[in-house]
Parts: sequence; structure tokens; C-alpha cells
Amino acid sequence: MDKEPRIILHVDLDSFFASVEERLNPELAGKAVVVCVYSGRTGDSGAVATSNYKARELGIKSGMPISAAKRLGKDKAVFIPTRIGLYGEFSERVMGIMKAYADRFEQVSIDEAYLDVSDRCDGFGEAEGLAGEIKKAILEGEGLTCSVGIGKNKLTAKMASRLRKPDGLTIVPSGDFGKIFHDMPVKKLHGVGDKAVEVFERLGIRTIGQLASFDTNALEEFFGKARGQLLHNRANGMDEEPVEESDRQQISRLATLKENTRDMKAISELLERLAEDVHRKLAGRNLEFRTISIITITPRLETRTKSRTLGQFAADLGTIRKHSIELMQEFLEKNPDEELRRCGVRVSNFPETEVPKEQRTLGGFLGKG
Ligand code: DCP
Ligand code: CA
Repeated sequence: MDKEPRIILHVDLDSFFASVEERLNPELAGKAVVVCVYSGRTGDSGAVATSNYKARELGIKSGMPISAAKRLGKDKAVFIPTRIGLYGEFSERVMGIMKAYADRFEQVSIDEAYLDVSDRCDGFGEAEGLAGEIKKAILEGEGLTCSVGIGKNKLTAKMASRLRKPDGLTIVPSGDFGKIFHDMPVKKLHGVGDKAVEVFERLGIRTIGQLASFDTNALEEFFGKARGQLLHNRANGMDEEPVEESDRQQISRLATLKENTRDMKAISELLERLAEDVHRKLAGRNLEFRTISIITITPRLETRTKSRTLGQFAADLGTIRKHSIELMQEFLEKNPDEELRRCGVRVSNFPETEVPKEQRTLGGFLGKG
């Protein structure tokens, strides 16, 4: 078999929050499980973060109001609150496992990553074997299943991983993108949001195949040259985006305190300086971020991070300062015996070409914890 130019894996954990809960609580085995973000206003106000596949059979889905989910799952499903900090810990360990199998590794969300394995695999057949090993390592190490897509670029791998879920492994051979995705609704094309779909509807484009063969000049007229071209390429399975190592996707600054301390005044002074440095770098690259984290390092050199993902993108110093100080206060309250030796501020989760709308809004509480 000829060597593929690039071999990309997309790995996505199955019903992530619900799977972690099931893994830790044997009583949930075999039941429909719904993980909820209770907003606290009234008993059932808030939204479903995710549900396991059994609960999805009842029609219960991410983003749904809890009250609606309870009507569907009455007496049949178990409703539990989110424990975000816990999912973050699982996520970090799973990402660590995956990373070891990649030449280049890019985490894209709490439970998804791209792995470029072009150097270590000779062809998609070998990549399939590697994907099997990754699935096994995550299952044995953390008790979680995932679905893997394999393709010649990130777009294809991402769309492949969604084809078979849960616990899937799907290869889209080079040249088969059109055949496989031709008849799917155009909104299933990764990177196409609600706004683009509205325009497509007016143009009579309903499927990915229709977009693929739509006149490029006309697309450029409606979407502008760059985006029109991009949409055309993506509908045809073309995507040159590299798998970006995560340091290109985050900006962070760390520094050492004058002495080991948990005095908020001394710590805030340092955080303010770090926030300014991070802001300067961010502005230099003209980027917006959605996730802000603090990094804490104790005198015993234990490193921990605490993150928060905002409901929308931000780029200003005030936001970085405010959230890093709040996160630090939370850290100190939760860890009354810890002193700090070093601390840091990090921003990440920069925009992709187009972030699907539901991820901008409903995912807004991810990482709070
Ligand atoms: N999430 C959330 N609110 C949303 C969507 C997702 O809180 N509207 C959280 C809960 C999910 C996690 O993010 O477990 C990962 O999101 P995914 O979209 O990957 O969904 P799941 O992993 O739950 O399910 P799937 O098996 O379809 O990947
Ligand atoms: Ca997932």
C-alpha cells in the first residue's frame, strides 16, 4: 500500500460525563443516566450536560432543559448533578494516555483530540491497529470507551468518528469522503454553523454533496472569497489544517512567589502581573480565548490547574484578571492547608474557523469547578 500523505485520528470519548459517573458508581450500571447542570433557581431549573446512550433512547439529549428531560425519563432514568472537577481529572489522564501514541497531538475539548500518526504508521491498516491499542489503553486505564475516526485530514477524521458511536472505530479511505458523506445534511459538515445553514437553505443546498458541487464563484459571492473557498473545500473533504501541538493553542505565564504563601494579597499582585503578560501576548497574536486557567505549584512541587470556560470569547485584560483572581480564591478556599510556591495564568480555547453555535453557548459552563 502506498504511504498515505497524512494519517489523522480523531478520538472522542463516549457520553463522557455520564461514563465517568457510571465508572465510579456501580449502582448506575445498566440504567439510563442523565448528568445535569442545576442552575439552582428552582429544583429542576438548568440543562442536561449529557446523557448516556440508554437515556438517549428515551430522547434525552445535551442542552435540553432538565424539566423536559424529567418528563421523558420519569421513573426510567437517574438524574445526577455534574462534578466538573472530576471530569477534568479523567480528561487529563486520558489525554496523557493518547498523547503517547501520537507524533503530534492536539486536544480540542475536554474529551476530544486529534492525533497525527503519519510518521509511525505505514498506511491506514496500521493506523487501525494503533487505534485499537489506544481504545484498549483508555478502557483498561480509565474504564472509559471512545470512538475513533481515521482519515487523511482532521475534517475527515472528525466526521468519521461520529459515524459509529459508542465504542466505534471508523476509517474513511482517501477518496471516499464524497461517497460516504454525500447525502448527509449540510449541517453535519464540521465547521458549518446555523448561520451558514440559513444561507444554504436560500441557495437550495441541503446536502454535503450539493454543497460540494455548488458553483464556487457563487459561494464566494455569498460568503466572501476566503470562506466561500473554505466551504467548497471542506464539502469536498479537503482540509490542510495541521494537528497543532497544544502550546500553540494556549498562552501561559508562570512565576515564583517571593516566599511560600497563601496570602491572597501577595498572590494577587503576582497574578496581576502574569495576567498583563498573558494579555500582551494574546493581543500580539490578535487572539480571543474562551478558557482561562490558573496553575498552582506547591512547595512540594505538586502542580494543579483550575479552569473556567466562558460563555463567549474574550480578549481583554479585565476578564483575565477577574477570573484568575476568582479561580485562585476558590483554590485557596478548597485547599485550606496549601501554600503556594509558584503560580501561573493561562488562556486557551481559541476560535476555530467557525465554532458551532451550540458549543459557544451550551458548553459555556465546561471547566468550571
Ligand atoms: N457538554 C455539556 N453541554 C453540552 C454539550 C456537552 O456540558 N451542550 C459536556 C458533557 C459531555 C462533554 O461535554 O459529556 C463532551 O461533549 P460531547 O459533545 O462529546 O458529548 P458526549 O461525550 O457526552 O457524547 P458523545 O458520545 O456523543 O460524544
Ligand atoms: Ca464525546
